[in-house]
Amino acid sequence: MAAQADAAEGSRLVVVTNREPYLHRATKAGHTVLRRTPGGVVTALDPVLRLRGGTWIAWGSGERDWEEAPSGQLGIPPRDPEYVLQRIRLSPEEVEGYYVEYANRGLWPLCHLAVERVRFYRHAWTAYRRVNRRFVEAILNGSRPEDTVWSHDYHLALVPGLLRDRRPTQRIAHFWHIPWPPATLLRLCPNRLDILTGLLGADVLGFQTEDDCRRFTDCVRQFLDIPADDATGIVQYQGREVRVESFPISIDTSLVEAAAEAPSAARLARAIRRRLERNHRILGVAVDRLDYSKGILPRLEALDLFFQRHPHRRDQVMLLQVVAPSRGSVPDYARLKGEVERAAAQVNRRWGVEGGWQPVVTLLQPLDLRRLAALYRAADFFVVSSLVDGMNLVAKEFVAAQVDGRGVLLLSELAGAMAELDQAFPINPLDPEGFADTLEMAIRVPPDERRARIATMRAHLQLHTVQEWAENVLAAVE
Ligand code: GDG
Repeated sequence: MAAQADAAEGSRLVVVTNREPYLHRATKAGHTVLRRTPGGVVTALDPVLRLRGGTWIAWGSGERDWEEAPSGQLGIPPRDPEYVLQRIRLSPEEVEGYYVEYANRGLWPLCHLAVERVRFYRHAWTAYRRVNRRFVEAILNGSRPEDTVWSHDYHLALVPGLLRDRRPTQRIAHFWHIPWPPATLLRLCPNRLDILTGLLGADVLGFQTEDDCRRFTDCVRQFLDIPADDATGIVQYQGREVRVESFPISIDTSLVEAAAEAPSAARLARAIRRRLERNHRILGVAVDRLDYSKGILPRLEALDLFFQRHPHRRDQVMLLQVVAPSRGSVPDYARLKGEVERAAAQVNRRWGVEGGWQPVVTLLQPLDLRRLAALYRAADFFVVSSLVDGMNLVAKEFVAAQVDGRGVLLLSELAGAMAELDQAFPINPLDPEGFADTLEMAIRVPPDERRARIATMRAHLQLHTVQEWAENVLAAVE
């Protein structure tokens, strides 16, 4: 409570996201539990708000949320609250239009260059605008003009502008977690002017990489015809200066290191290694949300080609892929599950032994950090094959968990993390032959070089943590 008491004196922090950090749901036995939600944003911001205190405003999407806290308000953690969670209740129609249709069938595929998946429906835009307005009402009710408001991502692009209209002096930061698209693609969005001006309501507009910043300022010049200076990142808009800047998000490095070093993770990693070493096998690991942007199918295609090109690896290399189900209400995502299962089964039919050795094992379930850390630690190689990715925190977690310095990282050139993890082996997920050959090369890297590469990247992550990321954004806006 100390953080909250301190914060009550001056300016408080108000974090605004679509996904709530904690939801109430029912267990199989029918009990209600409060669960932390997986995903990059929560992993990053929960520790920040716990440290500083304040309020987190988000859509209350848990099946038991409204039974457990009918007012929508909840202390986190409930027994000894460090911050307040203010949930917003959305109707099924609002969820469908704002979340499923506009955010996840419109903006997400647009920003991830998946043009043919993009659809912008008029009714979805109406719902998106209404829900963004409802978030702003919640901010106005739950904060004061002197507080700092930090809104997030593509679900809430209109929040900074709508809030600026009501509170001209409020300090507002907005962070865009996913890639910003090139102007040729943004042109496909019928609401691009509202999206751009909505974001320009912020004082600080953060992106993952310099490239994202430049693509954004380019769109501002092209579509709004207003000055935007690439060298300083300053956009002049309605008599204010908006600062467009890259703040590469990171992880809670010491938390991941501690998880990998914990006795239970060490035991699990050792048990996995013993079984592998007995059979002279090489373990590859991949961890993704079930999302087409993560390149799960292209990865399986590359693995198939790898076995064709390097047949002696047939009984040696296995890939354990953890795929956490996600956005099941969006049709493209619901289909993907079956596609991944079929593609994995095909690789196993071709390169495995019926009833015996299977080169691909797919775990279609989320894993907690303890188990993830054990897998990261046990891996000989780790693959991130995103077609395009804002940052990719999983790649950073893998590196931080390499307490034995054993693993090599194969990282998509199209993931934001590539700008920092320069000792990874770059792959192009759409060049299966190149991908397969890089895998063979990475497997052959001798232990000394593996340790050296990991040490360089771990040192970077020990310096650049999620705490530092949040401090940088807040220092820029406050
Ligand atoms: C978006 C952008 C950007 C926990 N269990 C599982 C699991 N987790 C945690 C991971 C990691 C997080 O979820 C996933 O973060 P990513 O960055 O990899 O991916 P997105 O969810 O797509 O996040 C991304 C991020 O926002 C932050 O700005 O980096 O580019 O797309 O912390 O530990 N993850 C998976 N399976 C689990 O079982 N995949």
